[in-house]
Amino acid sequence: MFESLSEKIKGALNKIARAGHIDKPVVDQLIEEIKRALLSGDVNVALVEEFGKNIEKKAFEKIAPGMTRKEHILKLIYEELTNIMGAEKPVISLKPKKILLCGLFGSGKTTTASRLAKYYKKQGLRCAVVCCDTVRPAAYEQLEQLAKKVDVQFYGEKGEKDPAALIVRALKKIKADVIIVDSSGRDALDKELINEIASINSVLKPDERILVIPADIGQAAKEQADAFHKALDISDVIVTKMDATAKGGGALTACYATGAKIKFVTLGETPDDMEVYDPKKFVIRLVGMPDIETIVEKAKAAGLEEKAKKIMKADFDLNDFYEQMAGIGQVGSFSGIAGMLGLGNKIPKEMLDQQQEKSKKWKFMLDSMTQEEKQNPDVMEQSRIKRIAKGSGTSETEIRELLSNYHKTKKMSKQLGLSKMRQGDMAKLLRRGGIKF
Ligand SMILES: Nc1nc2c(ncn2[C@@H]2O[C@H](COP(=O)(O)OP(=O)(O)OP(=O)(O)O)[C@@H](O)[C@H]2O)c(=O)[nH]1
Ligand SMILES: [Mg+2]
Repeated sequence: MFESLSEKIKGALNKIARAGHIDKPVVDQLIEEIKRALLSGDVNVALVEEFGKNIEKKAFEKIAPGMTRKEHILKLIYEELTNIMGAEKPVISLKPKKILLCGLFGSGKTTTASRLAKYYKKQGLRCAVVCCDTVRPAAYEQLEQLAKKVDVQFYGEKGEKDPAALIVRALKKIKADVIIVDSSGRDALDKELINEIASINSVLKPDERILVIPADIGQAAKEQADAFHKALDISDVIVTKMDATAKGGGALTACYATGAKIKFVTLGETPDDMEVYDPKKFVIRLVGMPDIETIVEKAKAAGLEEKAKKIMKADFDLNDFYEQMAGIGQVGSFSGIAGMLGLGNKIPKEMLDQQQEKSKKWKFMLDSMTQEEKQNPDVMEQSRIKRIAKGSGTSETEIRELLSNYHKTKKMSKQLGLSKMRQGDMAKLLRRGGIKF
């Protein structure tokens, strides 16, 4: 699968893995090599430049304890690549639906119709494919055979020239959860194609209008996606032939840059060669490092440890305090820190629930404070408290309560930092300290 791009990126990363000392020239060279690899994969120049700049900016920033510089840089590359490749995995709805496939000649619509049918069938849904390609003579047989192969219903009318009339009859006849309609292709998105799809659209009323784009057109996918979107209000994109080109990265980044949601990619000619497009998994394959996620997890954990240390040293301002308290109960925040201290599940659930409510109000209060007040809450006196209460729509008592909690937590944190905590001590301390949650 677009091996040449992957090989080049892996080559660059191997060099850094072998390097004894990571300094600016080493990183600059790495960035250059990856940029070159992306450009050869037909990724847009502006995107590639931005990718390079982001890595350059962050490569020598302070790293979390426990991380090495190499790991930090690998993590950056993984994150930045994921950002340009689509960031999030799409959600595939399993509700009954009607799908219309469209695209230019030979993009892979008909084969993809059978792949989608197979995919949804595997999820337990009854599927049917409809041949609405009334232009190409062999289209009927092609889809009929594919439907047989994946064992789903097929509907078509040989000789019918009006796709809209065909759809009306098809909808009456077919009993299925998912109806997938294959349409005819054209050389270009011309008036004829737009009119035809618009007429199918008006009778079918599809839930999804999917554009099928072949990866081998590289970043030209952007123009195609834009044009189809303008004319036909495309809901999703499927990028086909990822196996057959070095330009796959270019096509994916280009589609994503238009705001199109890439749902699936196809990687071969059989009905099985399709998968949900998962940018993270894709980048892992690209960089050839299955353990990259472990590094990212490690970085997250190191970030938490840093926060925990800050708390133990009682070195935090109102911003940090709010961040911790607002996050109570959420993974990766206060409970995560408590977990690292071995106190994770010792904070009572009611306490957590109440805290979530309270922190909403605290957010308003903090928004009404000046930077100085947040960084140095000791400056807070009567007139400031009054102003903040007014600005945030809360009462002076509530603001005093926030300040009191902050000071108590700070005091408690000092104790925490000084003594070796045993499991359960945290909850006891919270209660003993009179912290109202
Ligand atoms: N290597 C590779 N070939 C593919 C892939 N998807 C489709 N093809 C091939 O591309 C060719 C065109 O596929 P079709 O599904 O017929 O494309 P279409 O969009 O229906 O074409 P028209 O109906 O003529 O517009 C066929 O030979 C497919 O086998 C893929 O993911 N990888
Ligand atoms: Mg076709």
